[in-house]
Amino acid sequence: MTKNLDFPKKFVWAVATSSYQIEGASDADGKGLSIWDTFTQIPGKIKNGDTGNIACDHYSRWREDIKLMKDLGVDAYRFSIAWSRILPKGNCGLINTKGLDFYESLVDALLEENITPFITLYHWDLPQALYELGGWPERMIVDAFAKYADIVSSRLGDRVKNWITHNEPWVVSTHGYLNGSHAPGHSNWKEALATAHHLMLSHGLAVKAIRSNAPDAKVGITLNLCPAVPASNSHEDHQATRIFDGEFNRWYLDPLFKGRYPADIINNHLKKTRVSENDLDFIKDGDLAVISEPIDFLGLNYYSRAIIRSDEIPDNQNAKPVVLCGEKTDIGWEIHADSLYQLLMRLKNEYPIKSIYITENGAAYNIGPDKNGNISDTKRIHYLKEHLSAVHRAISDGVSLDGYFAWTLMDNFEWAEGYTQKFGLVWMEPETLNRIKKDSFLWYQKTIHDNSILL
Ligand code: GCO
Repeated sequence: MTKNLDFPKKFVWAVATSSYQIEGASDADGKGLSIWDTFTQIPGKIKNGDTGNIACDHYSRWREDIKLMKDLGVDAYRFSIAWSRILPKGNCGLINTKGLDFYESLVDALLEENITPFITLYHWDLPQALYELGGWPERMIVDAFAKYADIVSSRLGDRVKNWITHNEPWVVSTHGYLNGSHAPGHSNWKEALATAHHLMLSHGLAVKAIRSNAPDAKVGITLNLCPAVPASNSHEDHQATRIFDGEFNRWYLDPLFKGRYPADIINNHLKKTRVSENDLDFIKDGDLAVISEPIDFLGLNYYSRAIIRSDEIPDNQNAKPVVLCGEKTDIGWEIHADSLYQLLMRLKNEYPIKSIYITENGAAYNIGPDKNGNISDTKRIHYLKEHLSAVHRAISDGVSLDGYFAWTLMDNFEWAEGYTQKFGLVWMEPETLNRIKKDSFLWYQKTIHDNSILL
């Protein structure tokens, strides 16, 4: 039996992208280098030696991409600003007006088509010049980011009413400064923790800067949250799950919405001698008040859950796992839509959040055109359908969730995976960069048009 799930009348249907992943034009019109421009030059860091130098060439083809979005029927578009297009040297001595002009044209053209812009200020492409001054582990970065937020919002704040300060501080800290798989490729606990703190502190200052330029704007931050479940009922697996949740989720949610860091996680870092008490001196009096500046919405990126097994005891002494990993997408992430529902309910019950947008959700399926040129990505349609059902259920159960941004409009540069993992609703033809709509594009188009999914 089929059934329709109707969404609220004002529900925002949207897509998301980010600057380094799509723009290309890495040195056009006065842009400075970012840490991703330099990281991708290091042999062995990115699959196939791929770079974002050209990416989807969105910098030249943005009009075509707006047409695609118009055709898709989205209400909103989330994109990020490349900081080093605006401030090539990182500091405010040199503002590259051509960079601001580019984003202004994009914003104006979106508004012309009735597509609401959601700007992300930082989606990982730190100006190389600021990295050379110490980057995120150093406190000077906090003011640098606030100034950048001020410059962009003073130029665009009259038209852009939705702002996201940071995208996924956990990834910036963990992949950038702990496991080193992302730019700038460091591995150091103290740096990772200082990075996370400075990201959050700079978020608080940026919220104020944006509001002073655009008092009627809605301002938020995007976190990637990952629900965790213990693999077995053992005490050790439960403990490990609590720690995982603390490091991944509460480390960001608690400062933002409760004005404090989770004490159990600080104690765990100290116990494991990852850092000493003195190392944590980057947390200054008053910082948490800045970080917990009230925000208008939380952006949530959700892809998968984690099943946690303790490494404190040998596996054969631990209880037998009872939770097993289900089907995975091509990037190897488990598909688990119910965890999205559980996560949304938890956010509603545990944190005072005014409004939530799913600012990213999607799946990597690498299927390309068949001999007739059609791209039948039915597995992506299934993934989106399941996750939108979870969203619908959460809304029915009282979560104030105002919109959904599919990740992503078109196949693009997937960080350390290069171009091997394809999350797009639109296929990017490798040589020509021609855009070809996948079946999931047509499915999403109908969903948006009907404001409803058919199960
Ligand atoms: C992230 C980023 C995106 C990714 C997407 C798929 O969540 O990692 O915001 O830039 O491309 O999530 O991995």
